[in-house]
Amino acid sequence: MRTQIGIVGAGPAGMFLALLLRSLGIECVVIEQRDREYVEGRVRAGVLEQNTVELMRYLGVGERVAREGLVHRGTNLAIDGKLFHVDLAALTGGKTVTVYGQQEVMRDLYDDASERDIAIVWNAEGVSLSGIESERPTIDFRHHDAAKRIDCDYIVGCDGFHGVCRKTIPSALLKVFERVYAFGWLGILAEVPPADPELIYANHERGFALASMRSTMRSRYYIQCAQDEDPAQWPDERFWDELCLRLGPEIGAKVTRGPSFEKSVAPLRSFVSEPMRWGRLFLAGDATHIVPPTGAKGVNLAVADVRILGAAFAQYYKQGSSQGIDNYSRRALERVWNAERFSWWFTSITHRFPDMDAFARRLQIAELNYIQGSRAAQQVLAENYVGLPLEVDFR
Ligand code: RFL
Ligand code: PHB
Repeated sequence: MRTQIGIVGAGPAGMFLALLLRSLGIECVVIEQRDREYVEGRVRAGVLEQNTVELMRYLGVGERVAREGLVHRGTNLAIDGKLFHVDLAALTGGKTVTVYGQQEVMRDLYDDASERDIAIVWNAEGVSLSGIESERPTIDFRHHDAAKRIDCDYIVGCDGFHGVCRKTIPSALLKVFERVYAFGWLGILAEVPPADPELIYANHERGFALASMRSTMRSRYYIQCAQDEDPAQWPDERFWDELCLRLGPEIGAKVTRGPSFEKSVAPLRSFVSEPMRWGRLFLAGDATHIVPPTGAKGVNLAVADVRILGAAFAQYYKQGSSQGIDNYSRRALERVWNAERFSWWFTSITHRFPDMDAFARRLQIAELNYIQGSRAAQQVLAENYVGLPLEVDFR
């Protein structure tokens, strides 16, 4: 089999890219190791930048997010139970974020892909890449016990942090930057109305807590926990008690308790591998960078990579210029490092660190108080949170 772009991984990066290439008239095939139910079932991101929602609209998959997504014009920070509001829209010339679960995004992308006959190979086993430095790179895998090969012009590794594509690049050619945090997030989903119409990022002596949601009837809450925390040690009542303590009495009183139907621990990590290209292999999304979830940047960053890469392929196939392709890694990495910095900073001012002494805690409180009192500081937070502008040209 032969195609122009072979995409490994049918997560957000792979599927946004597949739909974008299709809209640009460029052929592609997506190779995924799991099945659709599994990928769609993973509870992950909840907050989309306007950039991401606009791409969904551009691709013709923006109808449900426009109807069901919750547009948030602001967000909240809390220090030891005292809440303050950050008016994102007023601080950024009207920009907003949209609460719409990654599971819903994936459903929209898969439905559209199947309507448009975009080829997705599910349950592909033993994916491997070869010929990356040649003119004809190939993807090999097993499907229903038969060996398959796809010849491509280019391959894009959208296979997440644990995928094979990044590992194909000789380690001597990669620079890796990493910070693993000594804690994780224990998250639950419950069919209860959210405590507040907007999100609350809470710094508390006992650790970070986040009040988020999926809809006006479904809440998503997180508490900072040990990296190896066992969710089984957290029966619902224990979780709700700890959450309410960290949100403080005023907000805690607005929390509606109910049975959780999802409970899991996510580790926190900052990670970048450079460059994002080797020969005819490009990397996008979590395959090449991870941010801690505090800034809600993961999916949005994957989508930004895809926009830059999609425009580069359009330039290559429509105008015969490889300039965009050659600039992809440099251009994408600029944005990646901005998001890394923001996500690291937001994590550092909201979480309890194991080695934190009284001085470090006072500095955190001083920084949060400063943000509360300074429009300039709020503006810095807001413009990063809603997503920095990214101009790309798909012609
Ligand atoms: P994914 O989603 O990991 O998809 C990779 C796909 O590749 C497949 N794959 C392979 N396929 C073939 N062969 C192989 N050898 C393969 N190896 C892997 C996998 O099965 C999978 O289908 O990466 P992608 O597409 O780059 O997307 C990244 C995002 O999923 C991730 O950044 C976000 O979920 C991060 N994130 C958040 N991002 C936001 O923008 N806003 C948020 O509010 C937000 N909250 C979160 C988050 C991530 C979380 N967790 C659980 C890590 C909250 C949490 C708790
Ligand atoms: C979520 O709702 O899952 C969520 C929201 C905001 C974040 C991270 C995760 O910063």
